[in-house]
Amino acid sequence: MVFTSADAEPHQIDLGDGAVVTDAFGSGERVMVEAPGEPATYDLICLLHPTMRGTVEVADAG
Ligand SMILES: [Cu+2]
Repeated sequence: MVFTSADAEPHQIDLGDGAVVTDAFGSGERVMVEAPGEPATYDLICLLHPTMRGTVEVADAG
């Protein structure tokens, strides 16, 4: 999966429980990481901005 910083700030994404932690990536940059293997909805937090939260849904590849 790919994350892109669409604002002026760097971000660093953590899906919790060691599932996915990206390197920090700056404005306009993209970072590609392997999605967790377990289908689930993961809580997303930005380690650089702890108030930035969201979810990522990993579907079963079938
Ligand atoms: Cu951030």
